[in-house]
Amino acid sequence: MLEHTSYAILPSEEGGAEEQVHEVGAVESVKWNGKVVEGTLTEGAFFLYLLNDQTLRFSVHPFEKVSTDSTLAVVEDEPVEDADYSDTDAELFLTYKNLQVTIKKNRLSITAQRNGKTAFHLSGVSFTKDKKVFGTFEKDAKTPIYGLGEKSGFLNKNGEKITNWNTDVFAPHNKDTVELYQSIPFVLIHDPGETTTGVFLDNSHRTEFDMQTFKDRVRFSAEGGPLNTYIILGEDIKDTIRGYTTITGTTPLPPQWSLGYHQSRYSYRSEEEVREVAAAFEKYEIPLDCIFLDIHYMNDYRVFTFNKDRFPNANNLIKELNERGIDVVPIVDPGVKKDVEYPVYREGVSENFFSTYIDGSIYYGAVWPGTSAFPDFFQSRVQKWWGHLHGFYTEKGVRGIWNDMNEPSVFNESKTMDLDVRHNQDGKLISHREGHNLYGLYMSKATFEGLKELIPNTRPFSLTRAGYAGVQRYSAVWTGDNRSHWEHLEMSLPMIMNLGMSGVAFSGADVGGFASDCTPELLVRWTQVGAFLPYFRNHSVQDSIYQEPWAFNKETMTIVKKFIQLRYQFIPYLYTLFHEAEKSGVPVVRPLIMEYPEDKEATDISDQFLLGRDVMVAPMLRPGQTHRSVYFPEGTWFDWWNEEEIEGGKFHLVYADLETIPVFVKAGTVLPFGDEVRNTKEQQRVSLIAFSNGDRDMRGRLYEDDHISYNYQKGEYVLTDIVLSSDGDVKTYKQGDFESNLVVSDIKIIGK
Ligand code: MIG
Repeated sequence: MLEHTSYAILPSEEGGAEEQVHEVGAVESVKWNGKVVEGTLTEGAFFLYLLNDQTLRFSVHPFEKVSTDSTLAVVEDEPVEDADYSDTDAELFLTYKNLQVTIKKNRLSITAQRNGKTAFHLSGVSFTKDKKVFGTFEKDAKTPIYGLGEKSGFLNKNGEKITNWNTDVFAPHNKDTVELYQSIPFVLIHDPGETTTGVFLDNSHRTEFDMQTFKDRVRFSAEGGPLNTYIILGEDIKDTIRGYTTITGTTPLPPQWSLGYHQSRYSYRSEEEVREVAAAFEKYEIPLDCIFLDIHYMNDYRVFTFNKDRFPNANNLIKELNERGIDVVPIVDPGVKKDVEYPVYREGVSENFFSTYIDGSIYYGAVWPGTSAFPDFFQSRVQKWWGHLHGFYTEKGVRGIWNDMNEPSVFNESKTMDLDVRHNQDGKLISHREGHNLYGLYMSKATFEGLKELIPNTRPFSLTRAGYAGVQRYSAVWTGDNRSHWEHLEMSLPMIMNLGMSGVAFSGADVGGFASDCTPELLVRWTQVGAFLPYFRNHSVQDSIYQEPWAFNKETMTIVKKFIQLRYQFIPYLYTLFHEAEKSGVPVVRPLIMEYPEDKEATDISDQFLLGRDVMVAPMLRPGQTHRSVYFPEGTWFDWWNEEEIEGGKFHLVYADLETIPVFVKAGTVLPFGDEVRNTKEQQRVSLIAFSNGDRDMRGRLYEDDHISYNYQKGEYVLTDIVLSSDGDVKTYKQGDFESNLVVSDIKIIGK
């Protein structure tokens, strides 16, 4: 407890021993095998190769022979076949198309140029005797840095020191709490109008990006293993994310019901309570796609069970809700209760499915069920076992699973497993120290792939708290235990934008705030924001006041309902953006700087975001606030509510009473806009809203398919490009012949 008092800052021993850092030194020998350059150093070894004309990979290991293995994050990574290699006494050169890489031999350094512009310069690699490895690259002191996944603070991470170690943090989420649930060691260095470079340190140990200590340099490091790095030289931010998601995969198109409004609570404690919640949505005619079951549904927190007192007939409950168009998503934690009479535990023990120490004894830790064992998701056979266990839910009609506590969180001093627990990557043994940050990713994989097999030709929904780079391939991410604080509403925006710039297009924060007590005004303002973010779930902790749409008063409910309805009307546009995210890796929610990469004014804007390219949202983030300043990038914008034209390239003071959130659409946009519906399971007619652009054409796009299956991958979709001339002539260009709900003739033109 004393660490929360002044005792925490008792006088330190000044000038304590600094850790000694050693250089890896010179390139001693090199081998080129036509694809990969391999070499030895004064200390250790390295390799380098090019993946395509924008990406290179190098790895330096100060201690061991360096392996080309990557973590589960990486899906595509082949050296190009026809790179040019040459070699002088002082340097090595590797070239492919417009990408040129130079290695200096006398003291290892690496320079990468694209189109003749230097976009990356690694000036040194060093290490400590305790196996930490450091790389240093050059950067102008002011150049902004984005990415790093789910971190607290503002959009631009330049000037900060950020570490990655998946941690269950109930409180507090603030600037000083750097380690949260996800670890994505990827930064995007963007010098507006100059260069954009992505640096992905694929090393699952605790990693650090120090953008603070050195003025014109960034030092990145890992507490073990090699400095295994991918460098992506992009044309701009989007192109760099495209490059990064080529390596780590894109966010797959989610089932459309997962984009609707979701209602949760820790916990709805009985069948009756769940029915009451569903009934209230129906009574008040508020759209709803999903209700969550938190840990109280289980029998003493045994996963894959129902508590017979509280949920005597879960089958009927789920069936009944499904028939009303409501999905049910149960929580599944990794901890398996130590109980010899519990089949999941017994099977896990007898089949050696649990994480163990090196002597084979099972690691036990305390979580909700009491003493528990933790599946070793690193093994394919454990992934299969765990995946199939979900048949317990899917046979009842469940199509989505919520994974929590998978950092993994354990109730002890270190908050997680012992670091010397072993994980078995199908034959390769690694310590928990190395595997810790991967645990959630492997669990997500097991969950997603299990569901996919159990419910044939159906896109599963999985939601995870913990993850590592590449998590987007398996799960949506929610940002964990935030609070009903205005500051947390504000912080959720840069968090979600940086997740997007780290490959995770499908994310959201608990609307209304999880812990602490929500207020009517906060619920309204938060719902207004959530309606425009990729994942939209209201969730709150036990013992806090309820925050369902009707929980406060009629006025609050009316406004909350209006924005849930509006969310559904934006789903055709949103779904089209998810289609784009799957194709290109470009996220659904984007910071202004992504669409206006040369605009220096936009580099630090954390409190406004773009939904796709053309819809800009500038939320109210303080109680009582009805005015705020908004930055409008170049061009003409329209106010969504009063249709007024606004000139960009400057700041404006905008007004929004409690019933509105400032939303603007770029001139020249044709926005697909759906009719009001009860949820995504209802057929939705789509019309068009066009925002005039002088005498130029207006353009839009709509992607449609069956919302749920994988048939779209066999061509059963329709992608409609809409071009509207200034005199009202509409042309559509279609790919695919899936039946469309778009009524092209129903078009409203604003600004004429
Ligand atoms: O420590 O399952 O972040 O969303 O409601 C609490 C109970 C464990 C933490 C999750 C939260 C969830 C809660 N869980």
